[in-house]
Amino acid sequence: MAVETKVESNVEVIKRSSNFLRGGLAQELALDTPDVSGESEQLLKFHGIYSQDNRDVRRERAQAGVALDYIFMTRVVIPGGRLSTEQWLALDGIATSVADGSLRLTTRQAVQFHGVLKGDLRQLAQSLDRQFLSSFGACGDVVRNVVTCPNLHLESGQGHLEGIALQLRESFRSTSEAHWEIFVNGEKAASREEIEERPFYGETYLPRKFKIAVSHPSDNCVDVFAQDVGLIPGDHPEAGAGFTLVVGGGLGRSYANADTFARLAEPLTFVTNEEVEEVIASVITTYRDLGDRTDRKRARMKYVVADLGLEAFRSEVEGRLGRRLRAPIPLPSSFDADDHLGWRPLPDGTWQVGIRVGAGRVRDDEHSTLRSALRHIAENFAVTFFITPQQDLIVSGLREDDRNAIEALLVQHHVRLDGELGNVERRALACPALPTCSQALTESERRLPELVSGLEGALAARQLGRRPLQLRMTGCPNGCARPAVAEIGVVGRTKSTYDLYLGGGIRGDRLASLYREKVSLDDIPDILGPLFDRWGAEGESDEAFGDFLTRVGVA
Ligand code: SRM
Ligand code: SF4
Repeated sequence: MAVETKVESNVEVIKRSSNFLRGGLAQELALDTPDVSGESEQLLKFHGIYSQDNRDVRRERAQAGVALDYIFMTRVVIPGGRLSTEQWLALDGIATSVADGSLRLTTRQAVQFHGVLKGDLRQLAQSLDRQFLSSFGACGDVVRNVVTCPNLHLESGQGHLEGIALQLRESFRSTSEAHWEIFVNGEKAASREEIEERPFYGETYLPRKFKIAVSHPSDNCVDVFAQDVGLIPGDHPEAGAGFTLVVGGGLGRSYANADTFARLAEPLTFVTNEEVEEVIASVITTYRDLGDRTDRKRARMKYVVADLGLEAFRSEVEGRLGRRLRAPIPLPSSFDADDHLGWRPLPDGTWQVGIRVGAGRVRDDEHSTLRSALRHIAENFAVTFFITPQQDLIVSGLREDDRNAIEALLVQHHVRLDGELGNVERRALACPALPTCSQALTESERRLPELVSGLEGALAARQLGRRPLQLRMTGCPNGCARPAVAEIGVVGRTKSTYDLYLGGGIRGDRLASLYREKVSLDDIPDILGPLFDRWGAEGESDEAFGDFLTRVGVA
């Protein structure tokens, strides 16, 4: 019988021959062309940059025989989503100077700039560098932006957790000088001492992206079970304060590969604060060595955990660590997910206000001048901004005396306050999809408002308008807005249809299941109508939709 030999993927070859992520990037950026080669496209991802084209004009340009409208997306790493007002103002400036006039807050607390021209990529990187920000490592086969619940700094006795995202980002970032040389300041780099790349990356880095999130002890707004590694703060009866470490989550799937699936992370161990970095490093090297480098669709760590089984995976990690892992403690029973919206008092006597940002898009348009309002706040108040994993924004550190002024400012800019939001709208997420995402099969962000109002209308017609409902929508099954764990997940299937998933929940600890395939967006409120009727008639008064559907066996 012939033995199948697996060949490493092309991206592995590109990484290995790139001299630690340099390749021909510097030379190609200097060329007066609007796009880059396929090889540079792969390397650019490690620098936080995606080569895209404006898909709204793709067809007409092809028909006219002209080149695609090449644009780039730059994603900025923002550990824990925390930004100073100076940083916010710099990002706001970039949106005007080299991007499409918007800042796009992501589901991992980062900021994306869309519509950047190749010739402006360096200027953008330099503007970030001046604010101690960077896009390096926001994408690519490395540890990505570390996500934390923006509530962590509120927890008394857990104050040190606020820095965890920064600490992990620092420990697991690539130390290649490539980004600095190519995008920020080549001359200075030439005179700097060459720093060696991290041994756990080596010259081929990880098989694929690697995601870490830190939840609040009782708030899973980060979707900790959707991560390669999730940390849930807790107290071990003997070891003391630390984290339950969960491994092997991930939500992306591919229609073309039946062997791909969404998976929730499972508890592996309990680590103390002192052990957390060392254990994650062993998980990362396990993944580095055992992850699939032949098929990028199956290269995520969740497949290593699923294929080996948790116990064998644990043994692999222990082998690298040189000691046994402690057993995990039970997960918190009160796990919920805060939307972080509205006014909240802080322990130091100041206030924070969480502002809803529809699909994370901060801009000025006919509905509101949100971007101007935030610029005004950053210019005039001594505050800190936190991007939430729900694509929203918290303005934190406001004095009691400032509250009226802030409210008036938001009203003046037509930014709707917490109490004015619809109950579907306030938790709804959507990925960017068209026109920028190369993987999009359908619209998402641009059609979210109509789906939200359709669902809110269907609920209101049944006197269920006050019941919260969690909707998440994506333009393809990669699952960037995490629909696989939502109460209602709407996932692009063909050019004009979506698959409908039901039964996830606010706690993020349950996968939704497929309810209907290939439905049109317009039909979704009617398809869900009978289920809303049952929820109203048979559900407990405080029973969430996803919990109800699971209890009665619909999902
Ligand atoms: Fe994502 C690829 C946008 C969070 C799973 N994601 C993409 C790309 C870069 C498309 C591409 O490869 O060409 C999208 C950019 C489109 C654009 O025009 O902006 C994109 N992903 C996003 C963001 C901006 C969605 C959002 O609405 O905020 C999020 C950016 C996060 C960040 O700041 O780092 C984003 N992506 C996620 C999440 C959610 C999360 O991490 O909590 C997931 C599911 C969790 C997971 O990783 O399993 C996710 N994105 C993917 C995948 C599927 C990976 C897989 O395992 O197969 C892809 C495709 C890929 O990597 O090839 C992808
Ligand atoms: Fe693009 Fe798909 Fe992610 Fe949406 S879910 S941003 S369509 S890759």
